[in-house]
Amino acid sequence: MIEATVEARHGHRLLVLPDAGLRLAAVTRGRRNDITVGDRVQARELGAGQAVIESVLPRRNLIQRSDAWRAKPLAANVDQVAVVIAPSPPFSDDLLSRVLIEAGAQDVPVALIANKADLFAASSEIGPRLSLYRSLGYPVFEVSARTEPDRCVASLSAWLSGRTTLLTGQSGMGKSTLVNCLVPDAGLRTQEISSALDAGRHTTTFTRLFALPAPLSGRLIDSPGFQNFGLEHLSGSQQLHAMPECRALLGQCRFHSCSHRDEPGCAIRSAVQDGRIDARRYALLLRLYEEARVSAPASWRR
Ligand SMILES: Nc1nc2c(ncn2[C@@H]2O[C@H](COP(=O)(O)OP(=O)(O)OP(=O)(O)O)[C@@H](O)[C@H]2O)c(=O)[nH]1
Ligand SMILES: [Mg+2]
Repeated sequence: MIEATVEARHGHRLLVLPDAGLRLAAVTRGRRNDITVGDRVQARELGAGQAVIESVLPRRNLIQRSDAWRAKPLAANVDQVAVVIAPSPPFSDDLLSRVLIEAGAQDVPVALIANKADLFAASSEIGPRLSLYRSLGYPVFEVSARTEPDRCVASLSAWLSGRTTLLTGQSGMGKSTLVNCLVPDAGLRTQEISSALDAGRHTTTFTRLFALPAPLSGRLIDSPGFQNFGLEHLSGSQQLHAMPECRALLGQCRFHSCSHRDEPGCAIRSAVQDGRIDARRYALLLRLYEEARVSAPASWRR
């Protein structure tokens, strides 16, 4: 039996990197859906570069999104998450905040990589949008992975080195372009969003872990863009805890069971009224409550 790290997963086929030895193609024993990139596994070598995964070692953390029916693991055992956003195609504050909440709920540090800075001048509203997240305490790196790759590497190196970082975000933000400039031999095909009729798009279809090359150390995980990011696997109080501007107000509402909607003496709503909580974040909080109320079976709640 060997121990290995899951490098990639595509359906039921996985790539694992043994602690000693060469990469192996692996399958799971039984059709396990929960094994994800970054997982540490015990596997049995079958010869000819093949292995079967027998068990998953305990995880430090698991970043996932969910819907009413199931959780979708994004990566396990990460040190930090980078949400990649860009002015074009436009990023969604709703989706960005959902990733920030998931990372916060799992106690994983998270930063924003605002890519395509070469396009910021054409987008007057990106500055104020980034300010909101800076004011909440999230580091924001402004980079141009395609047009200024050397400066991009220079500004991200110290933050990335020595750590395992999950790159996540909507499609077309430039995650794979970032990996290509940080890991020159990654050779990832990036999507050509300008091409007519979307022909020849190279949107990423599976998650993959790369070692950062010397003099850096650490690892970078490229992942497919998402269009929705449910948080049904988190309870309402886990979600509030993971919102920095709400955390300090927990327990300050007049009613213990306050839904922060229309009860008198709600500390969250009074913070919205006097501007301590941004109206967009409050609207998201209400949406999350509604999603949990409508769809989440009780078994989701931890
Ligand atoms: N102007 C500009 N375009 C960029 C920059 N970085 C990436 N792009 C372009 O943005 C498009 C999408 O890049 P990808 O790296 O494929 O985006 P992705 O986030 O990996 O997308 P998915 O794999 O679908 O999730 C490509 O056409 C890139 O060339 C940048 O710094 N400036
Ligand atoms: Mg990609």
